Amino acid sequence: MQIVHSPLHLRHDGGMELHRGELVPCYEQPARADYIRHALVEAGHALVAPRAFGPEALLGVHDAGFVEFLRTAYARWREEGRGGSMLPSGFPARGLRRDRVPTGINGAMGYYAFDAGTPIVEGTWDAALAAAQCALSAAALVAEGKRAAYALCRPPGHHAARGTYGGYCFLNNAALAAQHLRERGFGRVALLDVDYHHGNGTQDIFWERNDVLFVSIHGTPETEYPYFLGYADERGAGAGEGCTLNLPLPRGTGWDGYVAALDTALRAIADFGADALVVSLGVDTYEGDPISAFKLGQERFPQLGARLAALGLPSVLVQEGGYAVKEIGTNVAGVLGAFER
Ligand code: Q9C
Ligand code: ZN
Repeated sequence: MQIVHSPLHLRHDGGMELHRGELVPCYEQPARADYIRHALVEAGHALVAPRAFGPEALLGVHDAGFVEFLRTAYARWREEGRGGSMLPSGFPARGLRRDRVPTGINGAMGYYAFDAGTPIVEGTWDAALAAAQCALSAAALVAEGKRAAYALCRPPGHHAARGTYGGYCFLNNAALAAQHLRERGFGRVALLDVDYHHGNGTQDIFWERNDVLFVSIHGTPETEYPYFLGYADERGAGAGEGCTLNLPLPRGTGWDGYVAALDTALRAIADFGADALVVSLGVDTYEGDPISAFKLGQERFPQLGARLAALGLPSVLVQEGGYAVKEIGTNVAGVLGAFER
């Protein structure tokens, strides 16, 4: 399988995140992508560089003001004499105004972010744009006739909505891939999110659309990040009613519970009559993941890959989470190897 990847991911190295009351080293580290790349090259997959999609390619999925904020945020921070990494600490929650973007960088950051765990550093924009280009390029390969392609994206994307960032995500790589496929002639696209965390950003982007089916299997928001979206009663609105399917599962879910939800998801995608598939491929469902609580053993990732391939659809696989850094390469290679066989 073609692996689209850019070394520019190294430009995003967030340093510290606020996690359960403590500033801790970011779980979303540059080494993640290096372990994945190494395992995939070892397994014989071909690495290709992304194409040069410009910032205008992002506007099918993101608001222009939000993209401009991300592009210029660190320079504005610098202008105030600051360095290091940017983390917000105040947000427009209920009772506060959301109809204006503060002119100062601290307020603007709280306006566009939804958590204090997603630092912006000097190279974040370059890395996030490169990751988006990887996803768009993988979609272009599939639009040109390849059966499947994998975008080794870092930073990940599925928590990023039209106009907000968080959960280590800035631009929604998988949503960009799905939108690209739509613009290149695939009438109905299914987006299956198997990351441990609910893909709130992707759900937001396609909420009112009936041309993209969003299906997500994730830890229940009752106890798991992102907490405020991902319940089973969220089913889409307007034209998109019935085109969102959430399958939340409790902490501690193992393969039996997981595969029942996966079969439900795959049946929904087949019933939708999808012409193409995008997979938000997080491997933080692994039992050894430090911030997640499903119990999938390493041998389950090839089983997942085989089931995804059995849909028989042109497919774009997009890397999302996975924080057991030493095992992440094996887990991703397990999915892709079985997908190809
Ligand atoms: N203080 C992905 O797997 N952790 N993102 C809590 C809030 C957030 C995971 C941060 C976990 C996000 C792509
Ligand atoms: Zn995740």
